[in-house]
Amino acid sequence: MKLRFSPTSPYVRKVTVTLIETGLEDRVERIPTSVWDPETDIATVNPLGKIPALVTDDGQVLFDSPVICEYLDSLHDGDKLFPAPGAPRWRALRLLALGDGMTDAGVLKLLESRRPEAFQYDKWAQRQGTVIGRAMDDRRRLLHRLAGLPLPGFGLARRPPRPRRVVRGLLRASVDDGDGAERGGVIPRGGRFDAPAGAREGAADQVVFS
Ligand SMILES: N[C@@H](CCC(=O)N[C@@H](CS)C(=O)NCC(=O)O)C(=O)O
Repeated sequence: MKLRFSPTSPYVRKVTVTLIETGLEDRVERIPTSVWDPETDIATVNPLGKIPALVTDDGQVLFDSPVICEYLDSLHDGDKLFPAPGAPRWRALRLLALGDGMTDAGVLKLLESRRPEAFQYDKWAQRQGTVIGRAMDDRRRLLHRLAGLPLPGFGLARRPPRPRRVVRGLLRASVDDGDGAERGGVIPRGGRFDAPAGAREGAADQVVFS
């Protein structure tokens, strides 16, 4: 398989995480592609002119990133990132759409800032920022619900982003117990995480399509 990619694309990074999680990294040849270069040939591969685009071993070209990720998920025998139809699937797809929507908003905001100043529209950039904020809150609420953490007192305080860990099918959560020390654990699907007494903020790293 050949992946048209750029290391700066968040959509490509999502595909890269999927490759790692599915153990398929070695099966893909990465072809650096600069979509903003006027000379780029990407439109000969993907008519939308976007990356990521995956050329499969049988010559099919797949795009957008959710399609590529689901295709990759079909190629391995391990735990599936995309559950079969049913409640877990709709929950997973909703999370996927939330992440994609946040990414879209982030990219729109970035592109707006790259226009010549006279063409920039602040309200549009602010709108995207608001979308990202709302989506972050939604994600945070969802993670707390999955972790069984009580909402009041949790997730209200903002803290700087911390390094994220992706754990397939699992939710990793941690709490600051008030004196800077952190306690946490990996929660199996449907499991609970009991916050230590005195904990003042909950934070969860990432749920991957589980
Ligand atoms: N919905 C698409 C978005 C892909 C996308 O917008 N990629 C950007 C790079 S981060 C791109 O190729 N942009 C080129 C363009 O919009 O012309 C996906 O999930 O793959």
